[in-house]
Formats: sequence, C-alpha cells, structure tokens
Amino acid sequence: MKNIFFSLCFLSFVSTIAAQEKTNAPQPFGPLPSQKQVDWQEMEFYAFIHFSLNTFTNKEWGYGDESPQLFNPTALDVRQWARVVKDAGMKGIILVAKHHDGFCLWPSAFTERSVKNSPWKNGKGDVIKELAAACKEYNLKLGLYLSPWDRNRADYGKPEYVTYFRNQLKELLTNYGDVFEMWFDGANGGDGFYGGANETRKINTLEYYDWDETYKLIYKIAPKTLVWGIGPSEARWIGNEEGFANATNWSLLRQKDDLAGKVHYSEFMSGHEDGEKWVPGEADVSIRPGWFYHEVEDDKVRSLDEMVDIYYKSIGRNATLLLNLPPDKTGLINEHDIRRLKEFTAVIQSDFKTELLAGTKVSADNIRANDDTFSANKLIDGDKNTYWATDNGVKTAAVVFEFDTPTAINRVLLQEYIQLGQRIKAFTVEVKVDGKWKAIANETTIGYKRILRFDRVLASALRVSITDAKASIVLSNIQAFNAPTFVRIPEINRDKNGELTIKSEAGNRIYYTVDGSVPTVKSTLYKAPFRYNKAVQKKRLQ
Ligand code: FUL
Repeated sequence: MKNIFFSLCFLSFVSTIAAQEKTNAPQPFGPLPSQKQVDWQEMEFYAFIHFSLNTFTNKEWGYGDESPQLFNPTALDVRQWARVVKDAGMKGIILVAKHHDGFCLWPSAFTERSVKNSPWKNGKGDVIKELAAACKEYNLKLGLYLSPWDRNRADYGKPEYVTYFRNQLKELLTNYGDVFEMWFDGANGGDGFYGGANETRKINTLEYYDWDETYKLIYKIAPKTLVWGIGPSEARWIGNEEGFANATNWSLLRQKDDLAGKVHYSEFMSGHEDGEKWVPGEADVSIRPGWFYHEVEDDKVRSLDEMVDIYYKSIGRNATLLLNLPPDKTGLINEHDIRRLKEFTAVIQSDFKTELLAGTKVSADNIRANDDTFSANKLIDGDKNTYWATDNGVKTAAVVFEFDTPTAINRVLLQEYIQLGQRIKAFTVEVKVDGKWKAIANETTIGYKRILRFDRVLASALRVSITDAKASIVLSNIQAFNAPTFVRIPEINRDKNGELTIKSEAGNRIYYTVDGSVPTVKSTLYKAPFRYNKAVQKKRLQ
C-alpha cells in the first residue's frame, strides 16, 4: 500500500511539471523541421567526392560511351579520404555512386557498366562498401549521389529506365548501412551516347521519374535518409555552385510552387519567407574549378581567402556546407587540396577558439512569463536545448551582455531554436565603446546559425536587438569571438602602361620581392604604383 501511494504521488508531481511547461513554453510557429532535418543541420560541414571514369578521361560530364576498363586507380585508399575529411572537422562524406555517364562505383546487379568490369581489384572491388566501412571506422556519416540522368542507357526516357533507377536506389539503400543523405542532381536531358543512339533526349524532370513514388520507396527502405534535390525534397540546393547562401536565408520553401515549375533556382539562395515547408539550404562547392580531378587545375585550387569566405557565407548564413574534394587518378585526395584544406581548417579553428560571452552578465528586456526557464542566461549556458524566449506577441526585444573588462571582439554567432520554427526577420548588433552604443550590424534572418564578421572593437558590452519577427522570440545561443586578423592576398593590378598597383586591407604594410625570394621587413615596402614589365606571381607564404 505504501509503495503504491508513493508512486501515485510521484506521478502527480510529474504531471504538474508537464502542465506548467505546457502553459509557459512557446508554441511552435510555422513550418517545422523534422528531427532528421535538425540532426542533418547540426552536421554543418561534410564532404563531396566526385571520383569516376571522368577522373581518368579528364572530363566533367562523360558521354556514356567510355569503357569501364579506364577505371584503374593505382592506390585507391578510401581511408585516406576519411582521414582527410575527419581532420577537417567534417561530419560525413557524400560519394557520387553514379554520375551522368552511368558508370557505377559498386557492382550493381542491374548493369555491366560498373567497377566489376574494370581492372581495379580485378573487377572484385566495391568503392561504396569500402567507404561505408571507412566512414564507420572514422565515425563519419555516409551519403550517396545517384544521377537520375544516365547518358549511357538506351532506355533513358522510357519507363524501363525509371525501374532501373529505382532498382539501383534499392541496392544503395539496402546494402551499405545507413545513408544520411540521398543526392539527386538536377542536370538532365540533352545529348548523350544513349546506348549508341548518340542523340538528344528531352524529359520532363518533374514528371518522368514520378518522384512521389520514388520518395515513397526510399522512405520505406530508409526512413532515416534525408533526400536532397529534385522532387519533394527535405533539403534544397542553394542555387549556385560557388558555396554561398544569401545573407537573408529562410529554411522555408514554397515547394508546391517549385514542384509546379514556378520557382526560379536563384530564389533558393534566400528560400521563401512564406514557404509552406521546411526545406533548408545546402551550399555545394568544389575546392577546385571542376567537380572531378584534372591535373591542369592543381594550381587552381581555391584560395584560402575564398575558402574562408565560403565558410562564413554558407554555415555562417544558415546553410550546410558540402565541400567537394575530388580524388586524383591514384585514388587519393590530391596533396594540393589537402594543403589548402589544412590551412582553411586552421583558420576556422582559430577564429572560434575562445568564446567570450559565457562569463558575461546577461539581461533581457522581456523574459517569457518571467520564468527563469526562458531567461537570457540560456543564451550562454552552452546547452543547445535551452533558450531565451519572449512573451507571446513580443516580437521585438533586446539582450545585453556586459563584460567585466572591455573585450576585443570581431565575430558574433547567433542561433534560433529551430525546433520551434524560424522566426526572426530582422536584428541589430551594437557594442558599447567608451560608454557609447555603436551600431555594427543591421541584419535580417538568423535560422539555425548566423555568423557576423566585423572589424575588431573593444567593447564593454554587446547588445543584440531583435527588431522584427514572425512570432515571439526563441533564441538558443549567442556567442562572440575575437578571431585573429586574417590577411587577404593583396590585389595586384597592372594597367596598360605596365604600372603595377598593389592593394590590401587598410592598415596593412606590404613588403614584396620580384625575384621569387621570401619577403621580409627588409624587402621593398610598397608605397606607390611602379612599373614592372615581367610576369608576376602571387604567393601566400605561411
Ligand atoms: C552538377 C552536376 O552536373 C555536376 O557534374 C556535379 O555533379 C554537381 C555537384 O552537380 O549539377
């Protein structure tokens, strides 16, 4: 009897808390992400691998008539890929299982056009199987790209090909463990080998593949897989292949309009404020000009400046970043790309090394129901599941962080608690310098993550004011950092008279050499344009 009484007591206590939470907690607003989408967004940064016949034929888009015999990497090591990716802080790898030429990196039972007819491992190899194992070993998630367009298949354009495509999807989603993302590229139709016909074929992407059916099939076999790209997808292309989102970036999309062909892809860069579905943006970009490896591009790997900008304009603008690292003919990620990736990783790590708001005194001018559960303190408690929230209908409010002593900052990072929807439409950031508030940013959306870069200021306080929102405010995190000064490669221009001008960010002194030697402070200090008629080379010296 005693025991029963005790347990009843306990039950009623639990239900009181639950009820209280129910009354005070903000209600979800607008389209919401699924748990799968939240988990995906939290991955933030993952790799793309384009490696196929194109690597050996030096093409970007194969015609579909290239022999599988050409696939012959001499030192393929997917564990090297996994190591490089892991060291860069990425959380997964999306492998192109089949590109537009139809060659499959796994021994598909439905075609002869695969690794099984290549000299690699005497036709006994399976790149996907090896990569799935390497991902497990390095605690990375595996994603796959299966090109809907297939320039090899004679039946492309007919219903038979769609069956073939779905059969391959089943293989990929059944035989290799969990697939975190399935990637369906939009390139489609046009000319191709098409089984020898060598002709141009046109299909209607939205109708031909019957995406509704294809998606049903995917979710039946692999409910944990997030589907990207064409059809009623759960994440969208960011609308360019340069790896950036617009500063205003909604995780919402009018997908019904998109599926009716009424949305131009350039709108993907910002999403739609009035979108009816949660379809967050993924920014994809290659570390070099091509998606596949070409030796001639070894000196065209993106500059460190560009890479750092890409980070801030993708992850820093509420998108995920999918960075392509194409293995070369040996089957390894090329040393040029690794070098740049390491420099990039070092910059990002040092930019976010020391968080500066955690120890501040924080206050807000509105706290939901005056309940501590939603106090401004939740912004700096390091817990992604707690948040500062305002009363229903309160769409403008400010939060102030006071430093013990004036503190240098040049980065602010903000996060909404997206499980309850994306709400913020506009906000400002100010810093208190010498007793006076000074505006440093006037921005729009936040979403899962927004990062602002600005010139270093010595602030005694920081104020973030939400100036417009769709509903009451729910923010889970605000951080500040003092990133080391990043010196961009100076801009060098030569006019038609041979006059060279070197430009750098204000305040930098530029020393240069023209004989290829490493400049020091004893080298020539640039003061004004000068005449120089020979070829020049810009080099970043580490
Ligand atoms: C594009 C494709 O056509 C490229 O070859 C590449 O795979 C890229 C990621 O998507 O649209």
